[in-house]
Amino acid sequence: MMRLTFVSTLFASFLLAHAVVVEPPKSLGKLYFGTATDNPELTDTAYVAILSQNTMFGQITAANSMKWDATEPEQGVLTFTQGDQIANLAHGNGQLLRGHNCVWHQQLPSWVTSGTFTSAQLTSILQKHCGTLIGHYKGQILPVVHSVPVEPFNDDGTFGADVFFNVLGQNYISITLNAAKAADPNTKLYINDFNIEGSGAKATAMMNLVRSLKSQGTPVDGIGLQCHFIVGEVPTTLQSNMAAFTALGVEVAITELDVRMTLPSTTALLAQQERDYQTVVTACRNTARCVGITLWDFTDKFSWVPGAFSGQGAACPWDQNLVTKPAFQGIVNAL
Ligand code: 9MR
Repeated sequence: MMRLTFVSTLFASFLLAHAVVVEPPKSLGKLYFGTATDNPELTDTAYVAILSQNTMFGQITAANSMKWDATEPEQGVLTFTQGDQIANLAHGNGQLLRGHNCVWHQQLPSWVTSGTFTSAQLTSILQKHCGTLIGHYKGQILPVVHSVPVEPFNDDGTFGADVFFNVLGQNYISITLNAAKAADPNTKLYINDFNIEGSGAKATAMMNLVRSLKSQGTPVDGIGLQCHFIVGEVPTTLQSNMAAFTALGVEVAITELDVRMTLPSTTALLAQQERDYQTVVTACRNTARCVGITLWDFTDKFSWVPGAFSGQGAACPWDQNLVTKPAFQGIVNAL
């Protein structure tokens, strides 16, 4: 069961973040509670001090530096310097590493998006990219888990028309998964998307895809639920939907959790956000094959939200000054 070690102190909010052990219950099959991070953030020593506590974060994910534009900016020239910085940090801290990602329609180099390829050429490009990436991180001391591919669907459950789908149809998914498995038979392969957290057309499409992949013998180990939520709008079907996913014979993970609000934040919004974080973490806790939870960075200082949604933010459990918010307590309550 989870350990909670409280240190009595006058500096409660500061030390709360440093004294509480956020360790999900291993007896319930939980492997980690973790966070995304990004290379430019690693010069912030106060941030890195929190990030590196493996009693707080048992896992980290590179938010950007293992993506295609970072790892193969020029065709055939694979570079892992930035990704390795995150991997080495995880290993040094004794944290699990979750890979992110092999194939996504965003953050692609222009040679991919503007190239004209035959099916055979694009198949070979995908195999080389994912095979080399996953092969590079194979057999390290701690397990590596990869999200392959990310966001294959539109919100209505149809496949997104990106360069891969346009040339290869949905076969690009099995091509990628097979290449990933060949490169590292022991890594866990996930398909990762947003707006599949509650039941609906997109969640159904994900289930149909996983069913069809499994029936063809294509390796797929898990479904990643991103969980980029809005305060007060966590889907009521989250837990039952996770159960429906795991009933297909795969595990699930919460891969990119944050809960944004329209700024400025208020006491009421922060209280609702605490309940929302607690609801999400509880859903994973209660789902037998939900193996872990990853925050999409832990602090508002480095959240992607304000840059993507004008007027919104305050989505993380730690504030701009690296102090925990009520949302952090929601996580602790749930675990
Ligand atoms: O956090 C990432 C941010 O720094 C990038 O600018 C952005 C580019 O789209 O990608 C963010 O991460 C995304 C993740 O890779 C996939 N799911 C959605 C995340 C938020 O956009």
